[in-house]
Formats: sequence, structure tokens, C-alpha cells
Amino acid sequence: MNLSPLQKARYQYVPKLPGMLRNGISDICVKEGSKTQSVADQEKIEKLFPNTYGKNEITFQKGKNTSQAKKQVVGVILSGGQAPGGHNVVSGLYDALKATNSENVLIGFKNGPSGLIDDDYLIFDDEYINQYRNTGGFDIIGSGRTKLETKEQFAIAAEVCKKHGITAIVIIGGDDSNTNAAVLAEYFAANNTGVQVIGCPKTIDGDLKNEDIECSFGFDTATKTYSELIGNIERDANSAKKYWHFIKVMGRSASHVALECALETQPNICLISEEVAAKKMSLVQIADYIADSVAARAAKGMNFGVAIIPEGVVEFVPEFSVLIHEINELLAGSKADAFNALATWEDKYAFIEKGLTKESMSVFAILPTTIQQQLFLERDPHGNVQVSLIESEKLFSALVKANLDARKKAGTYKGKFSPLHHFFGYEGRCAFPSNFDADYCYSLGYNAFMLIQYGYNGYLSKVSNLSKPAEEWVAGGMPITKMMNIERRHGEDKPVIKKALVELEGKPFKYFEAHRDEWAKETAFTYPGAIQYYGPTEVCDLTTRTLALEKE
Ligand code: FBP
Repeated sequence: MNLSPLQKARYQYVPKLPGMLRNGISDICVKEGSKTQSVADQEKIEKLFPNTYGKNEITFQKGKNTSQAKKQVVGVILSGGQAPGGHNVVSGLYDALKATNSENVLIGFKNGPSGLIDDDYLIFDDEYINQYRNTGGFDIIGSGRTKLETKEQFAIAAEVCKKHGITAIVIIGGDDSNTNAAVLAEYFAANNTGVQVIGCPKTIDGDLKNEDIECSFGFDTATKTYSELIGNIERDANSAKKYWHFIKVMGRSASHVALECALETQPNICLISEEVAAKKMSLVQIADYIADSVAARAAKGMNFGVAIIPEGVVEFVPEFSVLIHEINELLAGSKADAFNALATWEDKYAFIEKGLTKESMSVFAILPTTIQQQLFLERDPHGNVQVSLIESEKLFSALVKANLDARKKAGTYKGKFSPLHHFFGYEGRCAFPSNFDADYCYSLGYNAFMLIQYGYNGYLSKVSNLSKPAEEWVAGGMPITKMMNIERRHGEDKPVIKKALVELEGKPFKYFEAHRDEWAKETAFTYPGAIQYYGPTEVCDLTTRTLALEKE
């Protein structure tokens, strides 16, 4: 492997553990907390999880290790989108496992949950693990989006575990993967397999959080990476003074990434999908809101600016959701063939016009042609519109342009509007983890092994008090069922971990709301710069603004 100087240096970095895990394996004991209940729908969840429901929350503390001295063979799986720090979860898990007993074995199932079903694996050793310490990416074993959710899959998983003598499985994933981890844990318990399941909270989107999980790993590094890039663009905009930059940032559903980047960089505009939904904003209203900023700045001679657009925003615009629903209906089943057989876009447009309601057609009509066509070309395997592929940064800049043209005609705007477009997502998912993510992830992995060693099943590895120095972090575990409620998914009631959207009453949003009018009109940009790995702790160990404000 060719190594960059930073990669070599990062191999030497020693991640910080919570103080209570620092004295060595023989000096970690468990403090049982109170019994837990699911956040909602208690009776239904208890019925679905008779073996794993209602267990106690636990924390670790310094004291004699009283766990059973049995050989452990642990399987680990990386699930879903990459998030910086995943390699450190694996190395923390490996180090705790080997420090407990050098005979213990860590097996990595390859390319996501399907690796367990296909029995596609590798066995970790020091030499292999050492190449991945403190690095970004999930390439240590690969990741995938196969879901482990059917009884048939669970039965195969149990067989594979039996074959390898596996005592526990660690699933590193987001809300869906950890929901499935809980179901698997219940299956293993109900079938007396003796295999435990532990989850770890991952996703750059930041939407796996609740009163127990303060943040998912990867959010810190990904948002710092995007914020560096946005800050650089802001400085360019303020230097050249001739472009408006429309920047879409990842976040499939919630706007935590966009909000954090806005708090870090103070752009002129940042849309928050949750607010768009709460205020039932239309596309025209959103465009008008952005155009107000463009016009106000132009009036002061500033024909430049920066707008952040969250990836998932269009799904939160009520009229757009209805439009998507109607398009899905319009092309359901064989109707898609009739549509595809039409030769020209004009023919297709006439077909669409006939099929949509008047309201949806009026929304469709204002979209730029490229977006209109995207809605009909990019379909998922079920034939549905792939909303995540919609270039919303281009959509909004086109709508703003139309709005400004109308203002020009009316004589209320005289500026110049030259938009440029960016999408930041993949740039951040595999970055070298910040010190925070390197430390947090290593702690999650180390802690996951302590949960295994003490016999827990169906728990999420929990490290909290994260806005404080690592010495003061609190390590423990929470039954996954505590985070569950019942939601309607694909026409069925399902137990799931509740996805955390941006809270409009929460302190991060309130801070943004209190400052955004000023940011919209002035040039209040801030330039966070690159992630710092070495230097003063107040620069290198900073957590996100979101976490700092939430814990204020
Ligand atoms: P997870 O929820 O699995 O962590 O993935 C998050 C994410 O990075 C989203 O922000 C983005 O919409 C999605 O993954 C893209 O995934 P893919 O590259 O598989 O299409």
C-alpha cells in the first residue's frame, strides 16, 4: 500500500477512551441502571420482543471485572453508507477482545450484512487491523445495504454462527440496521442459539440520536469536511463577488448535516427540510425566500452568495410529495411501458398532462425541463421516482432565476444572478476521522466488546457526555428496544427505531433562526478550514456546533 505522510502519522495516533475504560480490562465492572421501556407503543413492542424487552440500562465503571471467562468468537458487520470512524469501531472491538484473551477471535463479514448470509468472511489479525487504524472508509471489510430482516435469513445466520462457534455479532449501522439487530437478537434468544447481538450507532446523516445516543459516528467528520469546502467557496465568492453558489449536502431525510454546516459557515441561505414541512412551504415560496436574499444583497452591490440545500428537501415540500405520488401512480405496472413507447418528449408531456391532477400539473409545469425529465427517467427497481437523484440545487437556482426575472420586469430588482452548483456527499463519507470520531468510534467498539463479555444481548453500544473531554465520557449500553416505536412501513405496522429529525424547538435550530436574517443580507461567512489532527486541543478535539448547543 502506498502511504501518505498523514496516513503514516495516523497509524501512530492513540485514540482516547472514556476514563472508566482506561485502567485495563480486569478493572471494568458493570453498574446496572433502571429497567427500560420503549419510547412508545410499550405493549406492542414487549409482545414482539418477549426475550429482550425491558432490560436494564447499564454503565461501566472502575472495579473488579466479574465477567465470565469464556472464549469469544465475534463476528462484525458494517452496514449501509460509509461513515468516518468505522475502522476504529473494528479496531476498538479487536483490541478489547484480544486484551481480554489472546485466543479470542474477530471475524469480519464482508460487504455488509449479506456477508453473514453468504458466509463470506475474513479473520482479523494484528497485521491486517494495523493497516486500518484511524483511517476513513469501510474498505477494511466493505459495506452493503442488504437488510437482515426475514426469518429465513436469521435461520441461515444462526447456522453460520454455529459453524464458526460465534458467540456474538456486532452490527455497525444506522436506524434500520440497528432495528434489524434488535430483531436478530430476539430471534437468537428465542431459539436459544446463545449468540448475542450488539449494535453501534453509525450514519453521517446524524439522524440516529435520541435521549440515549447523543450522536451517530461519522457526523462530526463529514460535516467538518463539508464545512471546510463550503467555507472555501464562501471565501471564493467573497473574493470574486460574481457567483451565487447553490450547494446540496447529503442527508437522505433529516437536515442535521445542512444545519451543522450552516452553523459552521454562516451562509446567506440554508433550507431546513423539517421547517419547510412544518410551514407547508411551496416551491414558489421557497424560491421567493431565496430571491429576497439575492435581491437584498444585490441592492447593496453584492451579486454573490451561498445557499445550502439539504439533499432530502423536495420530499418535505407537501405539493412536491403529492406530485411524486401521482407520478408513481401514473407509471405503475404496465402503464410505464405505454409511456416509454412514446417517441418524443412532447408526446410524453401530453401523456403527463392528461394523467396528473390540475394541482400537480401546475407544480410540474414550473420545474425546469431537465428536472421534469429526471422525474420520469430515474426510477428505482419498484418503478418509483428516485427522489434522492433530483438535482435540487439546480431546481432551486432555476426557480430563483425565474423569480428574479419577474422582479426585473416589475422594476424591483436590478442585479446580476450567476448561479453555480455543487453537491457535497461522497467527499465526506470516507475522510480520515477527526480526533473526535477516531476516539468516539474506538470507544464504541471497545465498549461493544465489554457488553459482549458481560453477556448482554440486543444492546446498543452507548458512549455519552460527548461534549466533554473523553476522560469524562460515560460508557455503557442501552437495550435497543428502548428506542423503538411502531411505524407504518409498506402498509404494515413495524417496530422501528425512531428517526431523529431536526427539532424546530431545539437549540441548534433556534440559534440558526435567530441569526439567519442577518446572514441572508450581510456577508457574515465564517471559514472553519480543514480538520486539524495535531495541535492545540481547542482546535483538534472540537465537537460539532450542534452537540455543543444541544448540551449548553
Ligand atoms: P446511511 O443512512 O446508511 O448511513 O447512509 C447515509 C447516506 O450517506 C445519505 O446521506 C445518502 O443519501 C445515502 O447514504 C447515499 O447512499 P448510496 O451511496 O448508497 O446511494
